[in-house]
Amino acid sequence: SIMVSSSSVSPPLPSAILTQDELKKIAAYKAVEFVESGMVLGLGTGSTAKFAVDRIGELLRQGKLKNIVGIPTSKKTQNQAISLGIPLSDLDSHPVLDLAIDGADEVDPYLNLVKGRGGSLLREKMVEGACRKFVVIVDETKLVKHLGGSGLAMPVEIIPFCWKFTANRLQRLFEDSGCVAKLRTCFENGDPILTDNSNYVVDLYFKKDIGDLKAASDAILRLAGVVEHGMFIDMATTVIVAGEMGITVKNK
Ligand code: ABF
Repeated sequence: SIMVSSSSVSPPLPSAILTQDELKKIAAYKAVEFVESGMVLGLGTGSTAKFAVDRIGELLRQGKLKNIVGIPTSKKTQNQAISLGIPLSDLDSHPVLDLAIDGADEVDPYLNLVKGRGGSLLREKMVEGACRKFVVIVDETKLVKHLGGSGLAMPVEIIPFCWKFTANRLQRLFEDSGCVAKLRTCFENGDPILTDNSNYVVDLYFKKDIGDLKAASDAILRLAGVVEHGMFIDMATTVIVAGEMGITVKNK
């Protein structure tokens, strides 16, 4: 991947301790400053992106933005956008987008991401892969040295058919990294969680660094039961990080 070329830090945010939600909102509002009237916009999913979508809706209502077309990355965001009156379309009608704004679960120093702990990685990857600019918004807790090294989930969307077979093959693929593959299930009744595309999600947990990300990505995608994974390599063009020390804007 390409090294991050520039990075700017703005002055510290107002001193009172900010909650994680406040930091998410600060990053989201900063990203919406990149939005201009007439843009076709990828609308992200998750608690951080939700602030950005709300803000876009507010600016439209105030007449400060006009002629926005939104392409939602999940059914949830689609419903949010509809409730805000944001005009929507899809990738069939708009195969190239001007800008997408979305959150992430992990961001490495090269601006590679882990996404999908919220479950919508496939549509996100399709929409965000079709954008001229992809702005990622996170609070500082999402910054990591190596993707998948935080002991948290690396999500993989798989087809339901013989999911154990696919989960086992995923686990074996990374056995040198101490991988454990777990089907994502509903907390209340233990049923598999279905994605917007009616697929399952297997979460991969690693004990050791998975090494070359591109090689890991290729190996996962070669398995026939896999639909997509949550590593977003070389896709983000900007990452906005909100932390106690201020907002950092990292550009590719
Ligand atoms: C979605 O939102 C997912 O890809 C990612 O898992 C998640 C981040 O959510 P949050 O902003 O709530 O941490 O984009």
